[in-house]
Amino acid sequence: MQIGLIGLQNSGKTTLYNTLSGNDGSQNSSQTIVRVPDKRLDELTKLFNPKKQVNAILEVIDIPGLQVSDNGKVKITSDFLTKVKNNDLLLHIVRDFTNESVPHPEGKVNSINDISFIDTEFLLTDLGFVESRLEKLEKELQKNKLDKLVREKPLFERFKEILENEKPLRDLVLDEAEEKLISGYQLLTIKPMIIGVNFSDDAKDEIDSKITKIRENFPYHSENTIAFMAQFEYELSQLSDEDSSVFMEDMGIKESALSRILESSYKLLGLQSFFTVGEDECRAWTIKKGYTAQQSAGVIHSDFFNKFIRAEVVHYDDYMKYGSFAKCKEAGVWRLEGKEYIVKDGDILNIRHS
Ligand SMILES: Nc1nc2c(ncn2[C@@H]2O[C@H](COP(=O)(O)OP(=O)(O)O)[C@@H](O)[C@H]2O)c(=O)[nH]1
Ligand SMILES: [Mg+2]
Repeated sequence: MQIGLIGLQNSGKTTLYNTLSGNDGSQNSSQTIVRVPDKRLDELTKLFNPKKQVNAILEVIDIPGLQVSDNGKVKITSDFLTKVKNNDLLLHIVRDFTNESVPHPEGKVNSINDISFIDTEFLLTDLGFVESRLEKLEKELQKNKLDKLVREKPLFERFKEILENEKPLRDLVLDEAEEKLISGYQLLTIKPMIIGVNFSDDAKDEIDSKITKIRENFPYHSENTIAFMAQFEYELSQLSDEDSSVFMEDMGIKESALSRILESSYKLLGLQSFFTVGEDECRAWTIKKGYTAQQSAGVIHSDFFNKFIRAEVVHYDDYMKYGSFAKCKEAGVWRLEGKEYIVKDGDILNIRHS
């Protein structure tokens, strides 16, 4: 999974990026791989004592370049569009911290304004693109009724209607063929988005009420709005794990920004984990909810998909309860499942293949 950090200048993108990447700010990187922390995987590793533990990974990209120009609009460059395109999800970092020495591109800190500002600019950019695409399509279709173009037209007409009603495209449910049809286009509002509000540590007591207010203002972001304190967490990331947990407890922070981001990303994208275990490695895999045993096997290796016979399945909770595969068999919680079995979050799988 790849997440792109976007937002106005000085909202805290690079601060969060450095926190997630463990960068102390001295390196000028903008793309990093983060191990997804996983308590269940840690427990499995303790039991199986494998040569290595392989966590799921998250790629994070710091995408700069949403600059407000003199006319009060955001300049959306083609470089920005290209960088956005490859992400599964955008995390819009919105500033809510006050810091006299850090200027705000719009003059004052107002997270609600900033969210609607970026939403509007994205919407207008998409609308402009969709309108010009429709014009081109009409011209092309007069010359040549290519199947691809014939199918594109009603889709873009639907896009236009949604955008004209000031709604983002991301809530539209597309089938696989439609997804494919538009996969080459750089549409902004079609990307799943999380709003990450960046607070000062001295504003801790206001977080809940402010987040509630933001959710009320933006019902369509409501479930996907999270809060964190980028600067504070950045400082923690420079400390030892022990010291950092002491400070987190003092501040009453139960979850790190990373785990909040992961939790809401998995939920938003409908993702879940399964595990494989053994002497060589214990590993977490990320799949879509609803994946069958065969599809999940394909995530491990395409051969496992093609030559799938059966999956041996025990749920993590059962394994923890009984302590071994033999005991799980005795208890009847170890099963052989066919290719249509729908994998559950926390299943431990062993794929039998030819
Ligand atoms: N007080 C405070 N300052 C912050 C916070 N997050 C970022 N900053 C500061 O704001 C400035 C801009 O942050 P940066 O992460 O570079 O913003 P970017 O332009 O979105 O990448 C830096 O000087 C940060 O130290 C925060 O949560 N609280
Ligand atoms: Mg930056």
